[in-house]
Amino acid sequence: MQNRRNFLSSALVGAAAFSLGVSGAEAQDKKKKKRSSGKAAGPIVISTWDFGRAANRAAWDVLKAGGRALDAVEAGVKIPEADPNNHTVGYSGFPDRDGRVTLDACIMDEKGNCGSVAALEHIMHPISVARQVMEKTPHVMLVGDGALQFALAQGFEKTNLLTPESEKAWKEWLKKAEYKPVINIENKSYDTKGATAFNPLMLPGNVYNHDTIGMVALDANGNLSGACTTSGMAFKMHGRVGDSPIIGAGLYVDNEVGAATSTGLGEEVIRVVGSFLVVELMRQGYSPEDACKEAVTRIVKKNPERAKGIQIGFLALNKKGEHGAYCLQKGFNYAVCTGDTEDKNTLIDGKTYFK
Ligand code: SD4
Repeated sequence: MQNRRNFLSSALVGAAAFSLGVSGAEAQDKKKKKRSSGKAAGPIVISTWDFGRAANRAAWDVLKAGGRALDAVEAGVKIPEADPNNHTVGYSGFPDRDGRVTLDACIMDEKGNCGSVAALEHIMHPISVARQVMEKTPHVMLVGDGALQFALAQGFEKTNLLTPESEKAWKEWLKKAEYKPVINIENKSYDTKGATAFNPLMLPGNVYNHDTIGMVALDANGNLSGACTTSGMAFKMHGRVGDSPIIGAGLYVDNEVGAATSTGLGEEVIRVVGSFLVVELMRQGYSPEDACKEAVTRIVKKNPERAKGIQIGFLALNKKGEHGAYCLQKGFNYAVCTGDTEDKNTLIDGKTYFK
């Protein structure tokens, strides 16, 4: 029951609000927002997997110079996009089952602007094309030939993205051509149980079975942005698109609350609109890690059996610069960078649903 003191104080808030022309509830809400919009704890950049560290470094260079989070995430993810040793993002990504390298990417800024490309071929930096979609068209997403046409018109160069190493891996896969693509199963027991028909990790010279760089950053002005880019599932059906270029699934940014991105089997992330879900949970007061955990848990609840044989990881950053991650299986890690030195660009293991 409301006591007299509470009644009086809420009456006073109400009266003050009334005089300002807003309701008591709105006034309280504004007060809350004011409290949480104090100086943000940036800059900070976080990204998926061990190769996120090199990407963070490039993003950090932008952030430490006072640059925008948007410029930082674009510069950051361009590192793995151009890396010939990374077979899951950009140049030298594993091709689809027809031998074509098709790339997916999206980017989102602090104002809610976003751009995306899917099934884009022949372009080294799909993230920059996604940014151009955001800035130079009235659209959010361009796909396939249309995306390529747009990129070429913007001056991007046509490049052969299929390197000899990736071609060799594809030819190896063709020998059986079993279509059971499973990504990111770092837990080797799944390999031996046959859940993966083909594991690129087992190919000589291949060190990664990690797909996708997802990166989110908070800049010195307290603004958030994010980017996500991938060659997607190795040896997928031509035209298959995962979560990574889909705003709300592979990436979401809300400058009032936080930002999130994902890695793993995209179909499952799309089904729960994963990154949007994580951000909305943070809005409700969940910590970044708890928000990621809840999103992973929802995926398991939908299909517990399927969840055992796949990997999904979410990572999130809130407006205060707090970060966290959660994944299904062991083996997922993310890189956190808050400074120039090695000890300020560290890898953190994601907590896991399956122990
Ligand atoms: C996809 N989510 O295409 C991407 C792949 C990935 O870690 O992130 N793997 O479904």
